[in-house]
Amino acid sequence: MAFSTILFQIDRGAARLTFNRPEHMNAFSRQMHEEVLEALDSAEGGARVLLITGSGRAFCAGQDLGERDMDAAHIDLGATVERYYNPLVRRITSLPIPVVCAINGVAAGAGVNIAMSCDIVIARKSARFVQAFGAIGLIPDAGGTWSLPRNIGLARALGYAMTGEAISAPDAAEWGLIWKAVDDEVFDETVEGLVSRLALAPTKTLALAKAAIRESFARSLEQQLTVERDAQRTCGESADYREGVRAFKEKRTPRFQGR
Ligand code: LHQ
Repeated sequence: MAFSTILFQIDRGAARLTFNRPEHMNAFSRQMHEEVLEALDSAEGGARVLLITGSGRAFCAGQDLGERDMDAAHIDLGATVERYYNPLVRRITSLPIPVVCAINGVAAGAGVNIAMSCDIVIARKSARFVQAFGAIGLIPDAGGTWSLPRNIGLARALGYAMTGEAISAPDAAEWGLIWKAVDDEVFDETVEGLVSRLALAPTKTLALAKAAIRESFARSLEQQLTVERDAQRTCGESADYREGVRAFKEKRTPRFQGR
């Protein structure tokens, strides 16, 4: 498919997906949903890291509010959530490669919560995050009611979701909503450095770590220790483990193959 709402390319192991509807603050239209899901399929097959970012002054303003007919006799938002947002969140959180989210500008509504479904979220210090749902009579979706209390705690999750107050990127980092906020001037190079590093990382190991950490919420410590044992056994059988230890002993940079 030729994409019209996103930019997508894979280069040297790194897939880069850019929401590209800047005149609509990169809000999700149906077309953009379809294109993003297709790009994620390509990334899984052909890349060792995925970067998601936005073009222009927004990262993503959530659902495109211009697309829906407010005079329609029946509006089924559950169908939209089921058809698009839920599969997107499931897909990102289960992708067996690291997903880096670079927040280049304002994120609102599902834009915030989709970012939270990514593995490493890094933002320009000038960016801001808005749980815009309440202002239009909705609840946080795209996994927000699940990830918010886990990332920032109950008190902040409730206050943030119910007031709809914007939070700055530095506050988002301090709260644990995102991993890091960096100065605008070094944002692009910081993101590029991170993505390039991850494209050369032991990918299979990162996928096991991602799954183990993400799925830990549903397990007891005892169950999790068993998961770690089994995953570590798999790591120990990998080519990258041998390469990592050999490189350490030989005092050189490892050349990981991602397997
Ligand atoms: C937009 C949007 C937008 C279209 C700005 N759509 N054009 C899931 C399931 C099913 C259905 C419902 O939703 C969901 C999930 C959701 O995401 S619901 C939440 C939807 N998102 C919002 O409510 C956010 C609405 N936008 C805003 O609050 C502000 O625009 C933000 C905070 C993003 C940016 O504020 P400003 O920097 O002051 O920019 P602005 O408001 O002037 O917007 C710039 C333009 O972008 C403007 O168009 P215009 O032609 O006047 O320049 C906006 O209309 C357009 N835009 N968000 N979601």
